[in-house]
Amino acid sequence: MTSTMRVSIAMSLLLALAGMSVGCGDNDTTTARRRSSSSGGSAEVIDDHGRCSTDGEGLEVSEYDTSGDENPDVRRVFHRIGEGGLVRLVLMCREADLNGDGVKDVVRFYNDEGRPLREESDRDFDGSIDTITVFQSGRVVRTELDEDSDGRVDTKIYYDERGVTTRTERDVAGRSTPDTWHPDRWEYYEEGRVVRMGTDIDGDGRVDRWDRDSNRAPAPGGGSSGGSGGESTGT
Ligand SMILES: [Ca+2]
Ligand SMILES: [Ca+2]
Ligand SMILES: [Ca+2]
Ligand SMILES: [Ca+2]
Repeated sequence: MTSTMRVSIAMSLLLALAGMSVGCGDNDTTTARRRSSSSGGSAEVIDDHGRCSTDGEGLEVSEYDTSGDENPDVRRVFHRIGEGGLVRLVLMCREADLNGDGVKDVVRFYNDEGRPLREESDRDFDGSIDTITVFQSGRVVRTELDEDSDGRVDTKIYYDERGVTTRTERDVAGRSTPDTWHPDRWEYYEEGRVVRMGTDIDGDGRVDRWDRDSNRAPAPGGGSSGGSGGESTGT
């Protein structure tokens, strides 16, 4: 099922980012903010499409190279909290260039406690965000995808506390705007499989047609109609 692939791709991105932080936590080289060099005059500022906010009171920015090409590919922004000997740094934002082209491809934002809130990534490296991961209490609750690469989210996938897909919402007709999510297809899952699908044909936000997994809920008197779904788990 393609949604499973999408989930695994999203997860591998998460793991890649997590791995980077582990590999480099011991020797961060804190550098001057790149953007601040523009106020100094001659230094050329390279736009790496970074989305971490680096300007602000009490922020510390560290950049480091994890790929060995001596170009920093990971940036972390911390909020300095407290004074004197009680100062601690809380991670607010981390972003990384995964393919070494100098453009940041994934950014993750954290709350005041340093727990992840949201991650945005460009997993096909075309310069446009196509995967957004939303966290609650440290776990992934939703993934939002731009599958047709038009710059707008068209699919949202919801997960339960085990990380298993429970529902997807899709905007097949493209009625959504950047401010308004307007899905027209809802897919409901059980044990990782779609068992029920609702479609809003006329775009009024209400389902006009329901399709059900006939293997899971056979029609009265009807035989197996074959088709979708391979595994049968009995009656
Ligand atoms: Ca990149
Ligand atoms: Ca993209
Ligand atoms: Ca789209
Ligand atoms: Ca409708």
